[in-house]
Amino acid sequence: MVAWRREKYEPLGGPAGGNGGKGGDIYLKAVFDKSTLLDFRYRTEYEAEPGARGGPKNCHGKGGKDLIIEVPIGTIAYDTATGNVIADLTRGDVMVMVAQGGKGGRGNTSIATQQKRAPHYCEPGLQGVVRTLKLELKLLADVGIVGLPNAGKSTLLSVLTAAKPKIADYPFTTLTPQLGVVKLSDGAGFVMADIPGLIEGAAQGLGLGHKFLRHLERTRMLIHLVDITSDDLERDIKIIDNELDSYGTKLKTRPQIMVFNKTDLVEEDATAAAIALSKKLKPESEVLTMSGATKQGTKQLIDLLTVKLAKSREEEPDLDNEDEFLEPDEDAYAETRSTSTFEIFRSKNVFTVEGDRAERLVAVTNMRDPDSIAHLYKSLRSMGVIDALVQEGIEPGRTINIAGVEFIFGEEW
Ligand SMILES: Nc1nc2c(ncn2[C@@H]2O[C@H](COP(=O)(O)OP(=O)(O)OP(=O)(O)O)[C@@H](O)[C@H]2O)c(=O)[nH]1
Ligand SMILES: [Mg+2]
Repeated sequence: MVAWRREKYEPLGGPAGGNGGKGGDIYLKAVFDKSTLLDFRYRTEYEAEPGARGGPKNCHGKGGKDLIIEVPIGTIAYDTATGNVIADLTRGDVMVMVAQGGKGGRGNTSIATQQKRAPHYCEPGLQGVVRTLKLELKLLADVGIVGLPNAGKSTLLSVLTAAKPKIADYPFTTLTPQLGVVKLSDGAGFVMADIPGLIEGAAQGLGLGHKFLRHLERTRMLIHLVDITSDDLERDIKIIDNELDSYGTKLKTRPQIMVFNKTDLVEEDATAAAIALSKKLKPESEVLTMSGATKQGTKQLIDLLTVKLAKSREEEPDLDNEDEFLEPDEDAYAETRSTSTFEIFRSKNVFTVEGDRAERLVAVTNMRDPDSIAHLYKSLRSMGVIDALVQEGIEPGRTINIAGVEFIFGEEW
């Protein structure tokens, strides 16, 4: 703002134009109660509040409010322009700034110096960062549950944690991954992920396909859940193992705990047979039986997971920081501001300059004040506009158009 002090006995009061407020910043925040990126399917543009204008009487404009966008833990944000990782939000309640608001402009009070006590001009604020992000979710859970549809995966999650996933007697009840926290008596806990059921051919896109398997990439171990009432347990187990294999190396070697569910529906000898089968097919995996309906065996499962997780954390404390966890790019915030970029369009004798900052400079220039105009020329020169015009072949006497205002190019530029 360009303004002047007006006092009764002081007709020529000094400058009194306040500064503009800074634009709000935009953050991504990892929160626990979100497990999908679905929100972003419906809304794709976000804007923080702009800073308020400066006012007279040295009133500074208020800063714009920051915008905090909540995402599930495990969200990775890439800058689409560079492909670089901007944030890998692996911990709850962590916030990362993804777009900084523009600096507020300076009113004529701020600009005044000993030499120039009464500037008739002010400086426009800077544009905030505008950027396009790609968000990818790789859920962060210590334990993932895999199995055929209807095996009872969601039931297990609902029994061990406070999560309330949809449970029903038909395949593909679960359509998006679900998370829950298994709380232990000593106050500690671990995170469990229930993903949609896998079927034979998921790798080729059958059923809900393979895409949910990426959520298991960052787990430490898997519960391979099998419905014990199946008429062919061996086939069921192999289907899941084949699908994990064809997903690639990442899941193939992940430790598995074989868990046969729904023991309430079978006789004891069927349970014993299932355990024997698992030991034969997969000697490297531990095996348990349980019932999500009666909760029989669930305590043993929690105990086993607790022990194995503790061991895994001890042996591989850095699993969370290794290659699968992406380091944010150091230059994440560098030079994404398009403040001083501009373009020149030439039509015969008129050179039109288009660019946010150049146009704003013109907008705040008082065209009746030679000082203001001199300041404008100086600013345009330091932005490189003049050099660019000369390179485009401008000569004295030609017209320059910026934001609809015409200037004649001459010596003073
Ligand atoms: N009798 C009995 N039924 C169970 C048990 N566990 C789950 N069920 C039932 O099996 C059906 C499927 O359970 P869900 O937990 O929805 O199975 P899911 O593996 O999550 O299935 P999708 O999400 O479709 O892949 C539901 O009708 C459950 O009530 C169990 O231990 N005993
Ligand atoms: Mg389910």
